[in-house]
Amino acid sequence: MKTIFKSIFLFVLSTIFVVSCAPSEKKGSKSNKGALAGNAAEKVYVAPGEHDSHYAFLSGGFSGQLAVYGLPSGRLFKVIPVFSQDPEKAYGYSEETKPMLMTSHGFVPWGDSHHPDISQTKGSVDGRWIFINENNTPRIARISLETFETEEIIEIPNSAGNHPSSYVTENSEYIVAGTRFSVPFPQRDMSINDMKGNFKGAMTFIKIDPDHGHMDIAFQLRMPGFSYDLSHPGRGKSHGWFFFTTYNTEEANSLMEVNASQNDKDFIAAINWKKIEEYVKNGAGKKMPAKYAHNVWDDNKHTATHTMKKEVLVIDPKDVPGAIYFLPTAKSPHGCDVDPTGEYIIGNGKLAAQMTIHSFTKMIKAIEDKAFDGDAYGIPILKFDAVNYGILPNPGLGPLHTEFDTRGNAYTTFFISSEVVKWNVKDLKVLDRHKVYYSVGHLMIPGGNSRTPDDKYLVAMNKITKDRYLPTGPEVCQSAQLFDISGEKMELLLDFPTIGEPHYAAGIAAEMIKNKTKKIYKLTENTHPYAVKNEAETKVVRKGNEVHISMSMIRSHFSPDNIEGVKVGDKVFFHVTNLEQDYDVPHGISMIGANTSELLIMPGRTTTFTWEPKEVGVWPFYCTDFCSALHQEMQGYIRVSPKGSNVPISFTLDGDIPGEEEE
Ligand code: K7E
Ligand code: CUA
Repeated sequence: MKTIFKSIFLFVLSTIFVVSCAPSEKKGSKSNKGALAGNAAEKVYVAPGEHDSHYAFLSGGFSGQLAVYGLPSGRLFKVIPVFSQDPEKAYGYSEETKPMLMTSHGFVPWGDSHHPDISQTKGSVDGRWIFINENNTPRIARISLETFETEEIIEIPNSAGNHPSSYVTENSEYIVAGTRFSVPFPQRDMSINDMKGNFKGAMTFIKIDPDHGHMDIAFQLRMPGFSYDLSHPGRGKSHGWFFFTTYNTEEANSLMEVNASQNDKDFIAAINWKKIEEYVKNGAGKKMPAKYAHNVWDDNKHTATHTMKKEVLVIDPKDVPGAIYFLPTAKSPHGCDVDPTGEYIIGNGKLAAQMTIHSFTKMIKAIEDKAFDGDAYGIPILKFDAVNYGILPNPGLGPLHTEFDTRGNAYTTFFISSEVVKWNVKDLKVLDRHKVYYSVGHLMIPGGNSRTPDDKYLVAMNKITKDRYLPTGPEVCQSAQLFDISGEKMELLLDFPTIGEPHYAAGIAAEMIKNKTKKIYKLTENTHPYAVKNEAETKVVRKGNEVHISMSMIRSHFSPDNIEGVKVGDKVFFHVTNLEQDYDVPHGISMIGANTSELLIMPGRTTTFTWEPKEVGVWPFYCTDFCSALHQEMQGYIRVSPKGSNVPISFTLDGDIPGEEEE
């Protein structure tokens, strides 16, 4: 009886839905909000236990991190620490991860991350690695999509404000970095007023090792002292080229909001990196001294190493004739985007309120015809009409970034008019527009920076949130909005909060990643110098005033769990191995008085923290992750005696010394 009633009720409900929805949809009026909201809810609903269809990696911006979400649910799965210390993961706190945050300026505890980009094979995202740039202390990081951990960070010398970064070419040959602030190159003491003509803009091409993903600076172009804002690789027919927007071609050094907006046109710099590669093979460029960090994580040693590199290959544009051109583009463009065919290069003219669309085919012809309009510091400026495919006039206010679908459409964000505009690239016709809440920056279509966008969803990342969520004091979360773009009209499905400020994101189908993610670290492959493979190997060794504890953890105890002989003034190293070999069984460890309050250790991994006891007494440590029914029993004690005491080192588990035969 109950079920019959229920199904009648549902039937009535769905009838109301159809009736109320149909007429208003035709009119496109606002009154159908409730009905549409119901429809949208269905489209983003991922039932308990079900998986999302896509991963989305959203930049953390000023948090220096990278956040992993599911689409279409908008659920947050993980925050991957990259350029910032993260207490949740102990990243930048454990002894093993501290080297990851070393730079030429010393240890930098947090950064400003901007543009994630997934590695590609044959023009499609391949789900091997994701890269992200740091803006403030110029760096690029590579994150493994097996472990979802940062594996490598390379610093970019001679650069300042690493913004047009970290975009990947279509076979992950290179990843680029550019300088947003031109600076003396190399750095030196000089008057700021002498900037013009004397500052330079470093544009850096970093080679990616195809097997391991390791990054190494191949060459650095010493470009004129403009500001380089954003970039994208050519693809398909324009593979081999890279495009960068520039602003401040005025080379102003003060009150930039006025002085860097004088020229009617700035440029897109087109760089033929394949040609430069050839020049380099033939000996072009000159090795210059430089100081930059290269930090690499070793998954078997469970440890990062930090090295300082000492030189970089620098190329002056005059050394590579025919490889670099400037394309005049409407005033102070921000985004620089290339469509999936590689034919259209789009400058998003944030001040001009227009989109400049250049044609790659025309550009090549213009180069052949030498259709130049003078030069800038020796770099030929191509004639605007000779390269321009067209202008999309006044599609909105403040165009910032563009992504693409596979059907010839572009989607551009408009910061000032707070909307996403869909337009056909070939026809230069606006097809649809949708309000966003509010002031959108980047947008992301999974695979949107590739030849093969996966064009069901679009995520708009908004800068201003105001009233969209429950207020949380003066600082509110920033907001992303999910659209369904599979139909003619964009449909807003979902708002979800983000961490930090999501400058750009990268997305990929879940199947590309989910079946190959790592579940555990194999104990047999653990080569950490203080790893223990079983409890019998656990021990405590004194070396002068250093005490090294090789400790193990397994459900539900530490070995050893009673330690004596530690003295005030000692430096105690806890090298802790999680002996578990099951998925999702981490243990944590926390020691009262330690500056590193807590470590979470994955199965098979060894991690280290230090403790300098200041007071005599008997001090407990405990497991911080609720690992079993006896989690609360997972604890131990350390006796701390006064400086100069002669209590010998001893360590036991249930009264026995680990590894010694019981009598
Ligand atoms: Cu437009 Cu850093 Cu890509 Cu932010 S940047 S929006
Ligand atoms: Cu181990 Cu809780």
